[in-house]
This record gives sequence, C-alpha cells and structure tokens, in this order.
Amino acid sequence: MVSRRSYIKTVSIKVWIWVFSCAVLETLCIPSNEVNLLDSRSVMGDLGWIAYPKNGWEEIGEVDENYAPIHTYQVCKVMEHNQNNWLQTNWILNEGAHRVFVELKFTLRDCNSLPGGLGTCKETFNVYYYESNDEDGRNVHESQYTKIDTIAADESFTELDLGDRVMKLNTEVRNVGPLTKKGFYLAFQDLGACIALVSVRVFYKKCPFIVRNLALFPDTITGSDSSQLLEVSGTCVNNSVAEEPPRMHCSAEGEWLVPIGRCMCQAGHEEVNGSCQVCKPGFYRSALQTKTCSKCPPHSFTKTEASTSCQCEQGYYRTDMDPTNMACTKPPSAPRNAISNVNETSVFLEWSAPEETGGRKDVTYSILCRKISVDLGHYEPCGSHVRYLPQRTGLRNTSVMVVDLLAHTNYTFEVEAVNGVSELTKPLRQYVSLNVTTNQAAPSPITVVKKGKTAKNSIAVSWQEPDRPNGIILEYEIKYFEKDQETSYTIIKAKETEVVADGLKPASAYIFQIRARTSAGYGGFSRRFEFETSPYLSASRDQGQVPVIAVAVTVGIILLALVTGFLLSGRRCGYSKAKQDPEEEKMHFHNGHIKFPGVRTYIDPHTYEDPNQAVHEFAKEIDVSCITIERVIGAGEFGEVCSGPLRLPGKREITVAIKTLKAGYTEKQRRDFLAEASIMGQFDHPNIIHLEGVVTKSKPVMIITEYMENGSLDTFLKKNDGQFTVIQLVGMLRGIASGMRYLSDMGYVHRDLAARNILVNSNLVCKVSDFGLSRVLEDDPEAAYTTRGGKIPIRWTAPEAIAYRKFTSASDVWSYGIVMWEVMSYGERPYWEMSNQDVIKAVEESYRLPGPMDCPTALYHLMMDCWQKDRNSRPKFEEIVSLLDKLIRNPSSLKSLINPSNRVSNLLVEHGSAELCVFSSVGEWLDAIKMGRYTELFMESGYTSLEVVTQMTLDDLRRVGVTLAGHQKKILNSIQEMRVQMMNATIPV
Ligand code: ACK
Repeated sequence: MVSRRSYIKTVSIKVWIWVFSCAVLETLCIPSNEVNLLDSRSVMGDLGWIAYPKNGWEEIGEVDENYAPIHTYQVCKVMEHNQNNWLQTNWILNEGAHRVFVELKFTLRDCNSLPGGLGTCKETFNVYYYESNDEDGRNVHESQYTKIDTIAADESFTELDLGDRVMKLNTEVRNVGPLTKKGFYLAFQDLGACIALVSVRVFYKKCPFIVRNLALFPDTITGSDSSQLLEVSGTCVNNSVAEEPPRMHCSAEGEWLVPIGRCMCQAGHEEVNGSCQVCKPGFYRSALQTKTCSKCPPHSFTKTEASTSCQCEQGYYRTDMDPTNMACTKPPSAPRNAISNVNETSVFLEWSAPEETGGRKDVTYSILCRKISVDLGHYEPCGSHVRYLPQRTGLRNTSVMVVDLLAHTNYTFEVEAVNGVSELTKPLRQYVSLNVTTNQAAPSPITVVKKGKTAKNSIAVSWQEPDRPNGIILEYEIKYFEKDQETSYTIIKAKETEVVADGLKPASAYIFQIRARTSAGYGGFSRRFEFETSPYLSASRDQGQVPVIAVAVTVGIILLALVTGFLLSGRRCGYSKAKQDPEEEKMHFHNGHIKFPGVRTYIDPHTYEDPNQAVHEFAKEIDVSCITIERVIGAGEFGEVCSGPLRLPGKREITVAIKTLKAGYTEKQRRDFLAEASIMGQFDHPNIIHLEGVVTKSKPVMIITEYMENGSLDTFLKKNDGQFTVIQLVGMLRGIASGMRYLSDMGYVHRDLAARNILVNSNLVCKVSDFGLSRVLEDDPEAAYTTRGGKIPIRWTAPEAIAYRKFTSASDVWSYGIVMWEVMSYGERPYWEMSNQDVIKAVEESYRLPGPMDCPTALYHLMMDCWQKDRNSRPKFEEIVSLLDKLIRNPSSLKSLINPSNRVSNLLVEHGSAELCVFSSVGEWLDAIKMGRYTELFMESGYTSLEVVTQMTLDDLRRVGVTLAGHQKKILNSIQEMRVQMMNATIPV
C-alpha cells in the first residue's frame, strides 16, 4: 500500500526524469512552424498560476540537473467528494494568432488501482479559456470560461507501473479559436482525479518565412479556420523581377502550398541558392536567355560586373539580329579565283568562296557590272537591261550567269563577298574583279509583233526591232503557217519591219514567228503570234436565223457599195492579193524541206469536180482592164503567147506573158488550158515560173505569168553558143535543179523537163515552166507515141517511164541529166538525129550520151549519175543542188574537163564504164580503180597516156612492177573495158 504522500513523491521523480530528457531534446520537439505563446517548462521563475481552492492544485517545485525549475501541478483528491479544483494560467498574449493550440502533458492515475477511492475517483479533467484584451480577466468567475474540452488519459498508470518506475505520460493537444481578443487565460478544472500536469505549451502555427521561386514569402500566421488557405503574395528577391506575380497558400497546418508565378534574375545576374548574384567581369547574362552567367563569346569582352552583353573586340562586329551568345564576327575576305566564260552576249562568272568567311555562315555575293563607254573611255553602269541568273545580289552559290549584255563590249565585273556585318564596315568592300569582252552575237528575239490590215487572204504583220540587235540588222525572216499545220510553212525575208503574208485561207488562224539577222547570224525566233484572216464576205451563210429582209438589206448595201466603188474608181482592176515588198523573198517549206512557195503539197486540179473552183482556189482572177496585150511572142498549143504590161492597183506596173486560149475552144480545152494555171498557182519559188493570175471572166481566157525576157532556154543557148562561163552555165543548172527540188518536194512530177520548157529572164535566172497534165502527151512536139500508146518526149524520158510510164521525181532527174547535157552543149539536140527508136534501144543497151565538149568532168559524172538505169540509184534533186552548190563555191573543181581524146563525139558511151572515157590522165584512171599506188611506176616506164595504156599486156604490167596477180587482173580488166569502149562502141547518129 502506497501512502498519498509517497505516491506524489514517486510521481514527481518520474516526471522529472521525463522533463529532463525532453529538455535535452527541446529543439527537436518543437516544429519550426509552431510559435510558442507559453511553455511551462521554459519559465525559469515562478509560473504565477493561481490555484483555488488553495488546497487543490499544488505546484511541485523541482529542478532539473541545471537547477532550472520544473513546473508541475498536481492534484489527487480522489478520496474526497465534490472536488472542484481550478488552476488558472497567466494572461497569455496571442500575438495576433486567431487560433492557438494547447498541448498538455500529464499523468493520470487509474482509479481502479486506488484502494477505496473508487466512489469519488475521476479519470478526466476539463480545460477552459477566457479571452480578454488585458490581464483584467484574472478574477472572472469560472462560469465565464469557455470549455475547450474534457481531457481523459490515453494511458493511466497503476501501482504496478510505479513499481516498474515507468510513468505513462499523456500528451493531448486541443485547438482554440477563433480568438478575437489580444489574449486569454487557460484554466484546468479537476473534479476528483489524480493528475500531474507536467507541462503546458500554448502555441500557434504559422507558415514560416520561405524563399520559393526567387520570391520571399514572410512568416504567415495561419487562418482561424482549420481548413482555411491563406493566399500570400511573395516579393521578388533583390535583382529579380516577377515573371508572373509570385503567390503561395498558407494552410492551417502551417504548410506552404500551391506556389504560383515566379521571379527571375535581372539581366547581368544569375540565380544562386535562391538569390540573384551579379555576373563577374568576363561573364554576362542577357535577360531571360540563360539561367547562369556565361563567359563572353569569342572576340568579345566585358570589364564590368553585372554585364548584360559583351562588347566586340576591335574589328569584330555584331548585327542587331545576332544573339548575344554569338561570337563577334567580321566581314569576309574577297572571293578568289574568279573566272569568266563568255558566250556571245552572256558571261558565266564563277569564283571560289573567300578564304576568310569572318566567322559567319551568311556569306553572299553581289555582282557589280560596269561597261566601258566607247565614246568616253570610262566605265559606266551596265544598265537595267542586263539580267543576272539567278540574281545580282544575295547570291548564295559561287556562280552567276549574266545575260543580255551588249555584243563586242568591254565589261568589268566585281564579285563582292558580303556577310551580315559587311554593312557595318563600309566602305571596305571585299571584291574580286574580272574584265570581260563579249563576243559577236546574234540579235535578241523580237518581242513585239502586231497584226496590221487583214483581208480574207492576207494578214499584214509589223514588228519592232529586237531589244538588242547586237549589230546592224540585215534582214528579217518571217515564218508563218496555218495553225496546226506546222510541217508546211512559208518564210518571207524582208528588210523592213512589216510584211504582208498573202495567199492565206480565209477565216483561218496563222502562226507567225519573226527573227532578225545580222552579220552574226540569225537571232532566235520570236514567240508564236497567232493572227486570223478575215472570213468570207457571205455573212448570211452562218446566220441562217437572220430574217430574210435583213439579209436582203445587207446584200443590197454591199451591192450598192460595190457598184459605187466600181464607178468611183473608174472600173478599177485587180485582185485581192495583198501588197508585198518587192525586196521580200518568199519561201515555203514542207516537212522540213525548203519548199519555196506552196504551203500545201501539190493538189491535182483534176481531183476537183469543178475545174473552175480549182483555178480560183489557186489562181487569182485579174480584171482584163489591167492587162494590155502589146505583142505576140510565140505560139502555144492553145493559142498565142503575148506579152504586155500588167497594172494592178497599188502595185508597180510589170511586164507579163499572156497565154491565150484561142476562140472556138471546147470545154475540155478550156479546162486543160486553165489546169496549167491551177498547177502553176500552187507554186511559189524563184525557179518556177510565177503565175500572176487568170482572166476567165472575159474572153479570151488568159493565163498571166511573169515575163521571161530571154524566152526558152534551148533557143537562148543556141543563140548564145559558147558565150557563157562554166560558172554561169552551172548557175543556170543550179537554178533549174532548185526549182525541180521544190517541185519534187511538193510531190509534183513534171514529166516534160527539157531546156525548151525552161524560161530565162534578163538576169539569166532559169525557171521551170510548162505545167500541165495530159498536155505532156499532147502538146510537146518532141513527144512521140510509144508502143503503149502514150505520147512521150523520148530523148528526155527515163527508160522506165518510156517502158511502163513510171513517171516519178527520179524520172524527172533523168530528164534533168538531159537538160544538163543540153545546157553544157549550148542547146545541142540530145542524141542528135538518132531516131527515137534507136535512142530507146541504145539507152536500153546501157549506152549514154557522151560528155559535151569542154564539159567539166564533175558535171559529166553528175549527168551519168542521173542516167542510172536503176532509178533509185539516181541522185535526188536535193543532192544535185548541194553538189552544184559545192562546185560553184569551189570553181577549181570545174577545171578538170573531159579529155578531148576520150570524148567521142559521134559515139555513145557505155554506161558503167563511162568514167574511163572521162579520165584526163593515167593517174586519174589508176586512182579510180584504186590502183593509184602504181602511178609512179607507170610514168617511169613511159606509160604516160591512156592511149598507150590501152596497148598494155600482162608482161608489160609485170615489167612495170605490178607483181600481185589480183592487181594485174584488175588493171587488165579495166584496160580491156577501155578498149571495148574506144574501139567497138560505134552506134552511128
Ligand atoms: O522561146 P520563146 O521566145 O519563149 O517562145 C516560146 C513561146 O512563148 C511559146 O511558149 C515564149 N514564152 C512562153 N512563156 C513565156 C514567158 N513567161 N515569158 C517570155 N516568153 C515566154 C517562149
């Protein structure tokens, strides 16, 4: 049994032990967000609490090992009834807190363990508070206190525990609030328990000062409500600015929650442990770029603290656009190794990148072009017409194409390298220069082409000189064709900048392209310009819906206009052919071949049901009043051939030949007569007789052609025997071949090509004439009836045409060979007086006309080629023209004439060995049979003429030094052929 006194003593000892250990751990025991308003353990002197009744709560004065008092209040009146013992604290200042916490540490005796006191023993006590603004509340009545709670022990102790020297200390915490006054008292009411109140701690909670996101948040007393969050604004730390206003929330438990916004260090400062520190010299920090101070980039420095950027070293620069962390840079050095490549008026410039890029990647190049002024001798800007591909400035690649320069001009080009900081260093330009002289160049393409007066068959076209003629324009070439018919086109050459394209189809679209020519050649064609001819006049045809009255009125007006015009003009004559510059030259092309006139291929007029339609399709109707017949110049099959002036309105007067159709003709004769005009009208070539038009509306019916002053070629040559140079004769032949090439390109087979059907003008220009169809067989006096019934000019006609009427351009080539022979022999009659039959036979047996006297070997070879039996082996007119062109260009090639000794005037030459007769020397012969290597041996052995050679035997050959059996055989065979020709070919003429 333990006495009350000894119990209390024992409790005190136990409490002391605990107080001691807690005092040691004091700092650890109180969290930082708690602010004590009262802590009984830390009060050094008397606590000054008041107990009443006086014999209730009593203070046990103990000291700890440091002799500091331990304030413990105890009461243990468990044996007595009606206990009401109060213990009142001092006035506690609440320091602005609206909610405080009361932490009580106490021990409580288990009533069951007390002997005999069970009836009155309590195991709880009550805690009260009373608010007041000052200490006046000391004497208030207990009923004025507000109860905080009844406190029970979680664990009470027993006698046994005391025996074990273990105290069961309870800790209870209660919160009080909301408080509205400056302070308060606490009171502990005991109603009969055995309690030792070891410590009383009163505190409030706060969210402690904190630096978060560079913002300062002050100590903040928590709110009065246990669930309240207080929003607190932060203050940016020194040298920082709010990015977004910083805020945090203080919870009732004294914790900072939900940070919002933040502060950032100002430029020139960096964040170190929640504060903003200045950047040291040599370091910088620009606002909001990096978090920490950075070392100055290359070629820059700073000597001051808190730098926001670094300064460039001398000679180095930074653009406004360059970031502060970029190194300072400098302009590039000049480009290197510049070269130029001139192509006419274009220059390709190429260079290497500069050695020094200045530390930048934005190097570009600019070109400065200057040309040397011819008059002043100084450089001047090149002008805006010069184009740079891809551009003049800001070039990223190390090349540029400069085009549209002037021809034959000196230029200087400066290739400048620039980068982002070049602007800052002007005028220190870094460039490499090049001197360039442009070449001769063709004119630039014509860009402006305009349509002028348009008629149903013609379009007047004008254009502007090319922008860059690059020289004196010698002429223009106008190419045109019907839209979508590009394979057949016409070319007109003109000196002026306008031309009239005529002979066009009404209401049709034509494409025009024009180019200029200078001494440097042709420029490029202009782009395609599309112009349309006027429609037919018969407007009513397309307008079937127009009322009949309107049509009648229109027709009436047109008639009236026509009659009026006719009367006013004094019966003007003419046709609708548009005006054409006399200097213009017109050529037509078909499928790539030059085809002087005739955009289309030749159309057989017989394919027209109505021959009148054909003639008016291809020939223009001329009013007879425009023609004056002055004299008769010959007789044609259908009537006289006359000559006289033709006066067409708006055109200068010209002399024309007028073929007439004699009176009393049949319809067939009229048709056949006009058929020639229908054919001739389709041609337009300088070597084809030109049709001016026809007169069909009055009698006599006439065909009007250009007048050829020298008449037909055969009589002209006979009249002028031996009067012309070889070049003049070849020139005539070239003209005829050119006309024939045109006809063959047009698909027209002449069938009666002979010198008598070639006309010659005053300039010795030969033109092919005499076109017809059945006419060949009818009206040519040379034509003879063949066994098959046809009438054919035997001497001029190829064997296959005679034999089975195979008339082709190849048979025309045969005839051309005969014409060549006629020309070179000044109008000699082919095969002289041989009968047609003998001619057929001789030709059939491979004999051919011998070369005319003084005929160049090359020409005779060509004739012989034209007389190849196999028509496919004959040359084409195209080839003939180009061969003759070559001979004309190289007159010495015409010097070699047929050897007179080999020219057998009265003999025909066997075809296939004709070359033997035309050899002028032994060397030439040996070369021809590919044995030229023996020429020297032949000469040394005295075989210097072909006559002597024809006497040679095998032994002679061996003696000469021809030892190879194959060569001996080849040479002997050729000698044998020569002998046969010279001795046996004896067809008399
Ligand atoms: O040899 P010539 O004088 O030239 O005689 C004939 C005659 O008419 C019968 O055809 C001459 N002749 C034909 N057409 C023309 C022409 N366009 N110019 C000059 N004479 C021509 C031909």
